[in-house]
Amino acid sequence: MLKSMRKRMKRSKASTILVVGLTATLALTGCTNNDSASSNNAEKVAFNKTGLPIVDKQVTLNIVSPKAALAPDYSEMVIFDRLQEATNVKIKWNNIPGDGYQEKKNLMLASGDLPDAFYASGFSDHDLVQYGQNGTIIPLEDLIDKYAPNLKKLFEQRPDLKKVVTAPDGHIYSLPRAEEMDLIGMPNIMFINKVWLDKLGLEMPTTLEEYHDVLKAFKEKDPNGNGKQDEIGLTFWYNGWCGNEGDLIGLFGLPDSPFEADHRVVRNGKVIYAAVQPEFKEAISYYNGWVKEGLIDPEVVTQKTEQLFAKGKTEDPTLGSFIWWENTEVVGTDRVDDYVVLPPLKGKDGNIVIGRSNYSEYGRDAFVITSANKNPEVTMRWVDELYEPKMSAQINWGPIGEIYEEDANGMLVNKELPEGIAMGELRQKVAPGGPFVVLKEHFGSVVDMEERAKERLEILDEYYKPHMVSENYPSIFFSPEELEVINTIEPEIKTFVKQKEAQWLIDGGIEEEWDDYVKQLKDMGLDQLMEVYQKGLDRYNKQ
Ligand SMILES: [Ca+2]
Repeated sequence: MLKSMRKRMKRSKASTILVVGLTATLALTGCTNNDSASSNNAEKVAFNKTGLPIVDKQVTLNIVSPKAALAPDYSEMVIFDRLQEATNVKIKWNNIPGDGYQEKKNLMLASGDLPDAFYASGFSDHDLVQYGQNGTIIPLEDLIDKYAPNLKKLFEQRPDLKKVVTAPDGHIYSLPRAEEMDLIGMPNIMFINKVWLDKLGLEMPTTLEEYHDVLKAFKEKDPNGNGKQDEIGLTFWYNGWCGNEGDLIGLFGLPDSPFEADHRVVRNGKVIYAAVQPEFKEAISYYNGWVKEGLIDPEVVTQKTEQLFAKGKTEDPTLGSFIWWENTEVVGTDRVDDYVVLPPLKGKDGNIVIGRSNYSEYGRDAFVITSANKNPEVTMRWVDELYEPKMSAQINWGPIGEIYEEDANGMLVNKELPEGIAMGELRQKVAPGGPFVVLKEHFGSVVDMEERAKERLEILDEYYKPHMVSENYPSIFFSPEELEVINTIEPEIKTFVKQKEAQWLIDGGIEEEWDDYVKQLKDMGLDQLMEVYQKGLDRYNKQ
C-alpha cells in the first residue's frame, strides 16, 4: 500500500492532498529519526522505514568504489540510474581505477577524510577488524536487523553467509557478496588446439608423457604452416587465481593451490603447505625440463593476462595449449571452436587428481559504512535494495535491456549479444559488481545462467568434478591476534616462494637449493603460520 502511495506521490506535482498525505505517511511510519533534532546530526534526514522511495526529499551519499578498467564512471551506469529513480537516493560516486585503489583507500582512511561508504570496499579482514574496532567503520548488525529485509532473508537461507561476515568479536562490519555457482572451485581448465592435433594426426593425450609428446610435435612440426618455429606449446597464468599451474603440479600426486603463492591445501582436516612437499619439488624439476625443451612458454612467470590473451590472438595461430577458466577470453570468438577441453591427464601414479581452489564464492568486503555517514539507515536501506535477488543478478551480470530481458515468468534471460562482442568485456562496462548475492536456487527461477557459465559447469561436471579433491581451505574470519601472526609472517614467505618457484621452473636448480629453501621457510616462521591456519580451520569445522 505504502509503495503505491509513494508512487502516486512521486508522479504527481504538488497538491494539497499530497502534502497532507506525505505528512501523514511520515507520521505513520515514524520515519523522522529521534536523532534528527540533535545538533551533532544536523544533516540527518527523514526517511521511510519501508517501501520506496527511501526518502521523499532527495539525499546524496558520497560513496567510494574501485572500478574495472573498461567500466564507465558509475554515475553513468544505467543500473544505478534506475536505483536512484526508485529510491530517491543519489550517489555521488568517487570511482577509483582498480590498480591504484588500495593505496587511495588507505590514504583516505589514514587522513580521516571519509566518504559515507566504501562500495566493493576491498577491505581486508585486518582492515575490517582494525577499522571496526577503532570506530572508523560502524557495526551493521542492528541496521541489518531493522532496515535490510532482503539481506536478512538471505542470512536465514544461508547461515554460512552470516558467518562469513561476522567478525571474531561478534560484530558485522561489512556486507557479503556471493555468486553460488560452484564454478570457481576449479578455475584451471586445460584447452588444446584440436585443429593442430588433427593436422598432425595425433590422438588426444591422456597421460603426462603423451601430452609431452603432443606439445613437442606442436613445437617442431610447424602446425600453423608458416615455415617459422613460432608455436607455443603450453602457456598459463603463473600463480593466477585461474589458469594456474596447480593441477600440473597435481600430476605428481598433490594438487597445489598456487594463487598468489598461497599453497595451502587441506587433507583430512589438516592444512598442508604444498610448496615444501616432495611432490612439488618433483613437479617443478620435471617442468623445468619442459621449459628447456621449449614446450612451456618461458614468459609464464612474467606475463600479465593481457599478454597471455594476445598470444591466443596472433595473426597465425601460435598457441598449442593453455590453461584458463574458459577459452573465448584467450583465443577470441573466431578461434574458439579450434580449442577443446583437454580431459584431465593421468598423473605419475596413473590416477587423475584435480585440486579445489581456496577461492570462496562468499566474500565479506562488499560494503562498509563509515562513521562520517550521517544517514546510515538510509544507506542500509539503499544497499539492501541490491540484495533483492533480481537486482543482485543485474548488479553482478548487467541490467535488463543490456544483458537481460525478462521472459514470460519474469525471469531474467540473456539477450542475444551484438556480433563480435565478448560477454566478459561487455559485463565490465555495464555490471558494477559489489554488494549482491545470487544463490543456487535463484538460477532458473530469478535468473537464467549465462551461456558461458553453463558451458563451464558442463565441462566441470563432465571432466573435472569426478576427480576433484573434497577439501579446500575455507574463508575464515581470523581474530586480530591470528591476523597479526599471518600478516607478520606470510608476506615475506609469499614473496620468497613466488620468486623461487619461478626461478626453478625457468632456470632450474631446485634439487641443489631445496634443503636450504625449506630451512629458510622454517626460519621465516612457516610452522607458526601453519599452526594459525590449522587453529582457524579447526574452529571453523566445529562451528
Ligand atoms: Ca610455425
